[in-house]
Amino acid sequence: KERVFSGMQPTGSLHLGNYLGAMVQWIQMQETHECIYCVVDLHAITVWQEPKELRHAIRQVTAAYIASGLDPKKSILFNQSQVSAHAELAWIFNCVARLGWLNRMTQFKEKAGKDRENASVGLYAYPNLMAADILAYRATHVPVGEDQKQHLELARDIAQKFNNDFREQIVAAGHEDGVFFPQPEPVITGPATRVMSLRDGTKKMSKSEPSDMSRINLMDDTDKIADKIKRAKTDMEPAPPTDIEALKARPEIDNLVGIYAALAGISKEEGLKALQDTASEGPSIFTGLKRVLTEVAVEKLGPIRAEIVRLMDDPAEIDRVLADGSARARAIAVPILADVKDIVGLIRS
Ligand code: AQP
Repeated sequence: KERVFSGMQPTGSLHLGNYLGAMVQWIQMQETHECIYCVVDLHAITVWQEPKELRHAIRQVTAAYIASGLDPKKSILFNQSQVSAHAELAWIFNCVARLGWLNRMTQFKEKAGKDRENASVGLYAYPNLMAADILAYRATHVPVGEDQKQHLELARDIAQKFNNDFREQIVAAGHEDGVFFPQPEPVITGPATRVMSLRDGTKKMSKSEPSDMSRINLMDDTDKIADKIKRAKTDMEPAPPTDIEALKARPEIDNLVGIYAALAGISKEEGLKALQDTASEGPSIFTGLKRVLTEVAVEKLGPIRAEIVRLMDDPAEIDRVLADGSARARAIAVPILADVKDIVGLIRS
């Protein structure tokens, strides 16, 4: 049976990368699949979070889910820490995954930076918790942005090693094919699977980048969106790229065209044509592209922002959505965790 799981960290306000890279896909999948969407608060605390801001961010990400089009009646929406199966399974996976596997994770290296000795143990073990998030539901499909590919591969390795290590017990428990955990498949097919920073076309757009000018947040108002796009980095070339190949060689322009195409629901080729067609508008060859990009960004994100603001007016209602989602998530995860404990040889009463 196909089941979808994915999540976002409440480490700040969501941005266009989260929206185009993952959320658009999530919304589509809820029409065809059983979907579980999590606010991964335990992942967030792998780096320091001010408790008051964390609480606010958990509610705001939940509001952003709903405002973007996730329906708490169709999908399960909840926050990770309310379902203890995630943390319990993560511990078991800490004992399945190998140090060598985690040592290869590029996100840890990027996030820990130079001061690796001072990074939290949680940040290092993060991919094991992510594997537990997915496999606590035996989810088969995981819609994510490009940057999560390596973590998904690790989740697949953990699933496989668990199945191999406990094959005998898994078969004895009635899984004749010896497969307890499925191999979760990444679904990396959003309209823009890797949205880059507006200030540097070689870095991904990210919540934790210190410069707010590098990203468009779902909470940005019209003026802010316009200002950020206006000041987005371009290049000094005198003419627009002639074709997609030439576009690829110009990362900042490629990114702006990609964002425009994704928001407008058109192909990248059509996005490039819009740049070429407006290049004479001036004063810069990018003025026209930035104008149409601002228009479509405001048109798409304006209503989402307004809805987030409306929902945030009633935090108790958001907490109710999370409580209901958590109960439904628990109903799936608890029996799976019980089976895992039996398979591993732990006693439970
Ligand atoms: N720039 C991006 N382009 C496409 N997809 C992206 N995602 C994140 N950034 C981009 C996707 O959004 C989902 C949720 O990500 P996350 O919040 O769990 O963590 P992250 O990937 O580490 O995102 P950020 O924004 O960079 O957060 P911080 O700075 O807090 O680490 C994932 O599916 C991700 O692929």
